[in-house]
Amino acid sequence: TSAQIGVTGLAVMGRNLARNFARNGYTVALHNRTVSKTRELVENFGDEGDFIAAETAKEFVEALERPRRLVIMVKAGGPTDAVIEEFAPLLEPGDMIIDGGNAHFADTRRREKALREQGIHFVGMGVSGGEEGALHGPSIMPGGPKESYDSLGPMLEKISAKAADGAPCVTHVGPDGAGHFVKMVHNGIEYADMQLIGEAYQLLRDVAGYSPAQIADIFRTWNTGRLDSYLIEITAEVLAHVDAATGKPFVDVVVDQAEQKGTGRWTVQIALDLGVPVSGIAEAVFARSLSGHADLRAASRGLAGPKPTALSEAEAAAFADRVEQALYASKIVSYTQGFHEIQAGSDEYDWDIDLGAVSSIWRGGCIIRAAFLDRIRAAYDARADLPSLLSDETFAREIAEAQDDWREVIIAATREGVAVPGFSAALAYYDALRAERLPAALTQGQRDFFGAHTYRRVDREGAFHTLWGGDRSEVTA
Ligand code: NBP
Repeated sequence: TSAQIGVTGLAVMGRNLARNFARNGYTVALHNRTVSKTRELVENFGDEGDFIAAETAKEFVEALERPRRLVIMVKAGGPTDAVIEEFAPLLEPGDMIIDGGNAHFADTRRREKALREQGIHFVGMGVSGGEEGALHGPSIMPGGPKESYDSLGPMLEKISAKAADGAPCVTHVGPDGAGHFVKMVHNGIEYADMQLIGEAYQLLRDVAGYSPAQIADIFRTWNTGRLDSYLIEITAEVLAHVDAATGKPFVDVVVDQAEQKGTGRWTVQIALDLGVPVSGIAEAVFARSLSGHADLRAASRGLAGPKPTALSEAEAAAFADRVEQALYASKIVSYTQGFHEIQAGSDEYDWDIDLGAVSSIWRGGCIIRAAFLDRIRAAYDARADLPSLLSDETFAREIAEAQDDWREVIIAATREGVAVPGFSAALAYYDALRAERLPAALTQGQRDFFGAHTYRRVDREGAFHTLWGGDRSEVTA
């Protein structure tokens, strides 16, 4: 017998993905650099389906039916290149290598190009949902050549998460690095969502005066409404959790320094290159970095802040409702920014990404799965060439209804000295976009003054320069 798919790299993600394929009826070839992991998988889970354990690369490749489908699930970066170098020489034209790791899309583009020259189909595949998702159904974002999806797609559709309407959470995102690019932005949006939730929590705690347990209840209530999402759900779980050792709220015994693995940072770096304002995601990345500067924070702790005001019970409850509005409005903005980045990447690299399809495959399996994504899907269904999510009538109306509360929350945060970089950045983006005139005109004047960089006029075509050092007359540049 031969295997329809092989997985090399059997740490948590690879192991669970292999089990997911096997549980769905596929024969799965297994390989890992350290052979003991392969044996462990077969010993512990061998009865879940058909596995073929291979000890060497050659055995692994020979176990696969042709054309071969080989999934790599190893640490991104050097290890992925090492594994490709090991297997590529053993493969034949028409075979497929699928990289399910969190690769940088630029690496995926490079690898796809090199392997294409050998006739090997290289599919950079974003996988979201953590280890549970890998086992029970992740959201899957494959890129690579379209024809690879003809044979791989049906298998991925089987193992993927299903949205509430039953649609599989996988689609061919686009050529070469498109899948990993979209996975990267997914993670950036995840950072922003988490930051906004964190700010809501801090406001409910410091301004409204609620305890973590009370805030858990508030999040549970929010989770029955338009904020219904995996992240809100687990937030309530984390906040309700009590530390067994001390009896304190769990959130109070955890060191408040957030770590990051890099995909959020990449999202911002690439956005800078593409010239896309993803201020919400950037603030989320910066907030994590700031939290990690323990010495700087210790040195700043004595700095002056405002005197806190106490809210009555009724005021606190009203404030909590306003925070929900602020969170929702800010969330619309951060998705607007993330989708803008995907559109810009798609334009830059000719990927022709269907934004509606992307929102659709994020509805299940992944970390940012949420009822909200159905609304984004509906927005793109109504108008595929929507210039921005904010141009969608429903979102525009919801923000219009939320904006007074959104502003009030940011005013309260400012008055009470609670940092809300995510909420504020989202509102600043919103206000700047809808502004009739921006101070960018002044910026252009300054640039022309000190660097003769020229400017355009509102009333005439062409580029102009004012002779600032002379008689200040205007010349055509
Ligand atoms: P890790 O990212 O921890 O990678 C461990 C695997 O890489 C092991 O199988 C290890 O083999 C193998 N490996 C390394 Br390290 N260097 C190698 C080399 N030079 N040659 C061959 N194999 C090598 O595993 P993971 O957490 O399961 O994640 C796998 C991929 O999935 C990563 O790219 C990750 O970013 C991505 N991802 C993870 C999650 C998540 O929630 N964890 C979610 C989505 C995507 P060994 O056993 O011999 O050391």
